[in-house]
Amino acid sequence: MTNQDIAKIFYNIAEILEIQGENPFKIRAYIKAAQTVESYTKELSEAQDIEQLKELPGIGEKIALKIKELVETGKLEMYERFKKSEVAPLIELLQVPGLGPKHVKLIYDKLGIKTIDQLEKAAKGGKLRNLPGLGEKTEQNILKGIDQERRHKERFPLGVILPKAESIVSQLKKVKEVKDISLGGSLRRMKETIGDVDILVSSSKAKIVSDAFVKLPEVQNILSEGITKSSVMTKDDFQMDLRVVKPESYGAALHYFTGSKAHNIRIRSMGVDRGLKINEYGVFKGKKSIAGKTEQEIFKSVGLPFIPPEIREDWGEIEAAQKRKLPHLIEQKDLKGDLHIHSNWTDGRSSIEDMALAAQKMGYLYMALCDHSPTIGITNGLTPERIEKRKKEIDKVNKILKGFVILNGAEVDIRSNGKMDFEDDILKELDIVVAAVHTKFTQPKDEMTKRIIGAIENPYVDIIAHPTGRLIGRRDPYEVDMDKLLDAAKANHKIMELNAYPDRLDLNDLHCRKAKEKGVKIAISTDSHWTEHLSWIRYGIATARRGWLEPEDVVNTLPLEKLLKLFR
Ligand code: DGT
Ligand code: CA
Ligand code: CA
Repeated sequence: MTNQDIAKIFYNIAEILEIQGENPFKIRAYIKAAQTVESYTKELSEAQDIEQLKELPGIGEKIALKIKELVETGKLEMYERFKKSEVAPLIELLQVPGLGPKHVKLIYDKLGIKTIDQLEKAAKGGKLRNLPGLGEKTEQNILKGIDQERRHKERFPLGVILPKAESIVSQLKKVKEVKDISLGGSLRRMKETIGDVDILVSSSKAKIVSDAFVKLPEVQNILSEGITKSSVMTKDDFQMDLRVVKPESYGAALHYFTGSKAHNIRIRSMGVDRGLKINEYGVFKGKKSIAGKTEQEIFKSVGLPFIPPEIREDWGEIEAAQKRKLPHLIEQKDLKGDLHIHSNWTDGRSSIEDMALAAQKMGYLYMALCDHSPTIGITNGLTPERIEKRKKEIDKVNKILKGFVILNGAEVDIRSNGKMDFEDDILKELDIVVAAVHTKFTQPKDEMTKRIIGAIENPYVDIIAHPTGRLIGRRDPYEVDMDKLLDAAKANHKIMELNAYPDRLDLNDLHCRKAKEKGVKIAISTDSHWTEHLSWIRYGIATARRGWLEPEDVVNTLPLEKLLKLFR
């Protein structure tokens, strides 16, 4: 029973409770518990006792007992009962974006609809529009939602797959016949979504490695099994491909299976121009192998320096490599702080001090505390009085900390008319203002563009957070003219955020690249709501690298004094 398994059960319980019209506080409790469990870095199955579990934010006595039951028995009595309830099958319908529990229940009660296919048929037949409170527009939105849901289901978010794949790699590393091992494919290139997981091993005993692979506890069923090539489906429903090659071919195979396909085709044709044959076994001149052990050798055979995996997309990296103009891609160690951090002053789960200590542990010199402004409906949004009070707390913690500074900031909502959720006289007093859209995602493109430019033009706004509002696999970006946003940011010396929260990665890789070309600076920030989230910065760094960003493109590589000069 992994943390993910436990979280999934809690999410399901919350959804069933929602359809049953249960008390929102009870529902929130399960969602919070699920969020805590899924982002906790240690496996709960290894926790010693309940008292330990209760120390986690959002986990009380009752939930702790449920976790214990799950870990010890692999089951939860209450959930087993729930799964048999009449409304349990309706969870599937809740996956359709824009379709809430009330409507799901209504559609079921009136039309007996239980599956997405039935829902689609009913919507296409105009059968939903006459239900109370639905109408033709909702019917259209449901159809759009079904389409979104189907598109998103095909690929997995990087943040979901990477930790699972890494855990598998570390298990295989323990097999003594494994010499080298690496992730390949889109996962090694750190694409934001992953089709399947590719793992490459070098060994002179391929069969033993393949056997160990198909017997991993994560495997649900074996799709194909051979000595050097196997595929499995995991219990989490994603596919994993393993290739085992001889050590002398490892570099060639790693290059081939890292891709992208488009990049591979270019490299291979450069080989052809030089009379070389390049494939997953090596580089050949006639029958003679002239390279293959390392990736460096492969690139060298076509006159190129090493190209980092994240930019192997045939998006110009080969031309840049030919001219010896590859970017010096940013690395996590270049970062000096995190500019978007929440605390328990609004919807975060850790105290200011705990957040600061954890950020300092990451090796940072500063962090910007950006709790929420009031209107987005988060309980306890910052009021002017609470900003005053919080400032005193920040000052207090700043006095205790050595070599680390907390900036007094806020994540301020951009209202639908482009005005900020705080008056200028409040914004003026803050060290840093991060502005973000959290409501009315369906505004037409030109309105949304104007709305965000309104924030960019506010003299007290410093950073635009998660500029497209998408949630990977769940919500498409809102419609906005990115070119216009970037031009406005450039003209007003404003910074765009690359939000590293694994659900967001917003700006995305191509947006980052465009921002860099236009000379717009980026802040890579985690949007952490708990100390455990700070490590998610790796997904931001990965996306930045895919966007060709170098340390000088990213403002939080700057020491504090230089950073502060950028703000007003
Ligand atoms: P994914 O799984 O859809 O997220 O994307 P990838 O890039 O991981 O693609 P996948 O798993 O189909 O194949 C892994 C790598 O193998 C791919 O990045 C490049 C290489 N590869 C696969 N098929 C071909 C091919 O037909 N030609 C060439 N040159 N390389 C290929
Ligand atoms: Ca793949
Ligand atoms: Ca594959």
